[in-house]
Amino acid sequence: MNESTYDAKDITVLEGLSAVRKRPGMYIGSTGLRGLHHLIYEVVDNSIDEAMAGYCDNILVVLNEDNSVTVVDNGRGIPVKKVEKYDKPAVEIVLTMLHAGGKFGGDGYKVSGGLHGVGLSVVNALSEKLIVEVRRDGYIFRQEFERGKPVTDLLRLEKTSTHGTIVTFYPDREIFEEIDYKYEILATRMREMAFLNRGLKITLIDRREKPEKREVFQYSGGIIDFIKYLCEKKDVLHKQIIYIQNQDEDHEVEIAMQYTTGYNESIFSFANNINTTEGGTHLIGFKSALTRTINDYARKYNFLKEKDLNLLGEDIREGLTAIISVKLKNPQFEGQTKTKLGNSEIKGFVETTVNTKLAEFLEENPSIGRIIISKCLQAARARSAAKKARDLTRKKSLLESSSLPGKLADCSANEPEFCELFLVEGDSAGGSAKQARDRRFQAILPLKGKILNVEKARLNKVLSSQEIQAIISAVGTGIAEDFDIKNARYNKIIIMTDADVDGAHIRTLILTFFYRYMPKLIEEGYIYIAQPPLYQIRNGKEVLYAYSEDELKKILARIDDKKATVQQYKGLGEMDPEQLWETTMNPETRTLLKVEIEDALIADDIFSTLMGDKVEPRREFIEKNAKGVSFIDV
Ligand code: 0RA
Repeated sequence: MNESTYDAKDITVLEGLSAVRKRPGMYIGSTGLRGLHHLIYEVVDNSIDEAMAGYCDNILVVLNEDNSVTVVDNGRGIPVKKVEKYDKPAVEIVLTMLHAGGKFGGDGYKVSGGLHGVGLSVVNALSEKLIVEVRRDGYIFRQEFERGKPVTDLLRLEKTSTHGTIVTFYPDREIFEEIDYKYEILATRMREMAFLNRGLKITLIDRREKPEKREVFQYSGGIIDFIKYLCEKKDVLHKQIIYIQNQDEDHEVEIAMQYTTGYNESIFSFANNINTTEGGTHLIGFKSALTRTINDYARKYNFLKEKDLNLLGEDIREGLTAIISVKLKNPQFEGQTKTKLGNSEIKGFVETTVNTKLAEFLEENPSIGRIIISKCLQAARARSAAKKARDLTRKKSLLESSSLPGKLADCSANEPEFCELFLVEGDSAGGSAKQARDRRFQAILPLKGKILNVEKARLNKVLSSQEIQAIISAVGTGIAEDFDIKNARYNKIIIMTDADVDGAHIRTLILTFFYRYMPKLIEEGYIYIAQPPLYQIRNGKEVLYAYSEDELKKILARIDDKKATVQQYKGLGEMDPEQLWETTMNPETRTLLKVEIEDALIADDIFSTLMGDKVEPRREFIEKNAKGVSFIDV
């Protein structure tokens, strides 16, 4: 081999991966927790591709004690034969060349959307060290890399009759802010993958804990089991889960659904195992066919009294929990986060499938049909009542010169990008906050105790709640289909409640409201949680604040604690305005937690658990998570 051409080739390869190291966010979304988890998903996705192609049924994910991660599968193993064009084994190319992650003309479905499918090379580039072990063609092979560059050749080791791939990687501490995987988030993802790939066994092991934590995810019912899981904490209207399936050469669609007594729709769509949170053609096809089929059925059996009355899609989806999972050859992912399926042919495919098979199901299960129609009719009646209520409030606000709530102490600036709205628990804390604030850009809205639990109320009741009306008009965006983020009057909405159980409850109530009625505010990063201190420590003239037990211990260890006096704050009201400003409200000195929903599925589950009808799951959840609301990644 000619030395200089070898170098030239090598340089292009290295350039490729140095781009990844320079701008990791472009490839994995962020260098925070999400990006870190993304590395794991990326490797696991490759193993799942093998499972989708029918060659792998067992995947093991291990969080090792030394913060490395090992992913084991029993697939075909990454090919090891030399690729003539590059004069290197295929596995080395897969791990060192950007976008070399694709299958070389293999069959089955390939994941290739958005941040997914960026390939093992990206994981390699962002790892201090990566070791790949391939079992295939009768041998074990092994190669090591550092920051994307091979540091050994691909070595052929002992013989084996097994096949599969083992990847162990150490995320680069120069790239990632913190290396602290969150077991629950990973478990949720692995569970989801196991639901979406019926029969596939995924084991997650956390060796950072002693004794180690271990869970096996394997579901013989696939997405039927997924619905069972999602509805475990809800009251269902029919026992049997509706399941619809269809496939042709290039597509496969599976739908499972069940109605509950609730008022929200919880529809989750996936394309090639990717949670399409922005929806897309498969979801549109499902919704339109569902609306049509249910209306046809209702009309056929005379449930619709007036001849031309139609149930609307929203009536039909009230209380519905559904999973739509499609698998297709060349998925097109679009949208801001590349989680919107664009393939137009899938819309018709899903539509036809639902039209035919759901109609069949209803014919065969008339008692379930009756239950569903009755739920939809109730929803339709409530909707028209809500519309009347809303029209009234709209008129009222047009008539009133200012529609801002009386309790709002607004700020003087008009530019939302500078303005902050504090939602404060109770009138007395509200009073202190009003004195403490910088009135130029900080507005205060005191809320009376527990606001309405929107999880247990329909829209008309939600809208008649005074506290909620006050939040809606202060925020300015409108809600649900009227929502427009451009009308937001503040770019930061800060929930400020006491650091006790009641405060946590009120915070959850407010968050539930935002999540169900103004989810964009959360997605766009407008919602924050204030962090009032738990303790004040006086050490002579020095005044210190501790925001956690840990911090208190550290402070007391540092100072001479015989002279120190510690005051525990039970509520915001115990602080004087100066202290409140200094510790919690002053942008220079405060800490705010931004509310982010890691996964809509987790959020939906948690809000149904915390705020729904069933008491037992709620008690269990609170016992398990007594130390804070861990599902919301802040
Ligand atoms: C390229 C081609 C083939 C399989 C794989 C890559 C592969 C990659 C990973 C990553 C983790 N586990 C994996 N398993 C397989 C197809 C190989 C063939 O045609 O035999």
